[in-house]
Amino acid sequence: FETEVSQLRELGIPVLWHVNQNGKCSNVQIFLHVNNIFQFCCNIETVTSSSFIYVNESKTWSEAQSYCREHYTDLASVRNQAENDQIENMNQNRSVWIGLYRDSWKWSDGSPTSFTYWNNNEPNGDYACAVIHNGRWEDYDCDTTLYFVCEIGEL
Ligand SMILES: [Ca+2]
Repeated sequence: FETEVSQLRELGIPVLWHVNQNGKCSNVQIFLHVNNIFQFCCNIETVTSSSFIYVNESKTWSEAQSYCREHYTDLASVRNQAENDQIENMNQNRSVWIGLYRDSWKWSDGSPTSFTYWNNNEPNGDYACAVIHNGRWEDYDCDTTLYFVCEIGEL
């Protein structure tokens, strides 16, 4: 499998490597070809079993991070399309904070950033925090108060 990935990369084909919550990819279970990007998922049960909680209280990104760390695990990390869809289905077309911040862009809980889902022309500001809006990511002023999504359970 690693050979296939390196062959694709040598051909200049972008490859997203979805890893499980431990940052390890042991057995490949799904192969997708979406938007001309080859996407590999592994340990899919682990990936999709991570759960999120939607918090409908307006807070700045830092306040939201503190809240999530105090009550749950951390602000949400989005590791793959399934998790992105899960959050999008919760947030009713609002912009909501996720755990992504820079510099450079990284997850609040230290997860790898192999999966990204920026909206067209984003990130486009000097902003250091990220929201999900209509299923896509956008950079956003960290001091804005927004609803947010926390991650539940172990990292
Ligand atoms: Ca932006």
